[in-house]
Amino acid sequence: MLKVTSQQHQHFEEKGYLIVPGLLDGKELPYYQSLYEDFIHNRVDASRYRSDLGGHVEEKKETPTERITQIMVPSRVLPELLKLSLHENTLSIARQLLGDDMTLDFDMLIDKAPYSNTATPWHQDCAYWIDMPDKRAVSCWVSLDEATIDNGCMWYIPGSHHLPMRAHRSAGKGGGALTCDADEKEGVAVPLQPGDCVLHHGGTAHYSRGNSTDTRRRAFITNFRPLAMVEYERSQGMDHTGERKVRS
Ligand SMILES: O=C(O)CCC(=O)C(=O)O
Repeated sequence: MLKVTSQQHQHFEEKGYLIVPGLLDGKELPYYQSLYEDFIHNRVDASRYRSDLGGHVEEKKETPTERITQIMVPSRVLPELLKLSLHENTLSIARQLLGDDMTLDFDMLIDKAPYSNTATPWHQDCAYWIDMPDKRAVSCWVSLDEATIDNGCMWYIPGSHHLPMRAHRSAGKGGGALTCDADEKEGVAVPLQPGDCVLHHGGTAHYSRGNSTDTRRRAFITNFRPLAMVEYERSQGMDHTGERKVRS
């Protein structure tokens, strides 16, 4: 299992993000790429958890139906994923960075198809969540392709997780995407090789450009937070499936 060094720990704590190269090895990567295609092409049925994260953009006839394909909670559809390397390795890193009580809150797939040209707007993940007394949270973004600036690698604003949360508003037309004021000049781009991972804190502002290339940009993402906070969320009807079920 990957050992987090004290320098990596310090980088995550100070900057709010951390690159972990080679999270998936040469044998594991093709397994996840192939599984991803099963989800995207509905050979694994996750239709109830599927939506267009790019729904905030004005409809244009010539654009594909989904601009940014988002499939929530793939491990709920295929629970065996929980025992495989991507989930096990990212859980181990999350625990080393933020404590042994970290547990999986949710996972998701975010796919930017070639020429889909749709940015993920600047946001902080915590803007999507209910307010929680314990704000420890980490998202692990595992790249299944080479992620470049032009196909939509992640950008982060270093240290933004230490500041008060920025004001968020709806990102635009339809869809549930939120955004905040931020600019690439404040941020750093994080290009990755296939199988690399970048982690970010729940308060770190981030964004990605649209995919303007002929290459795929597939990300498999796991999110972890303290078990007590996951239980708190569930008691409030929040399960990250895309539905909000408030208890009566
Ligand atoms: O993949 C993307 O473009 C956005 C991912 C994201 O916002 C996240 O993992 O929190």
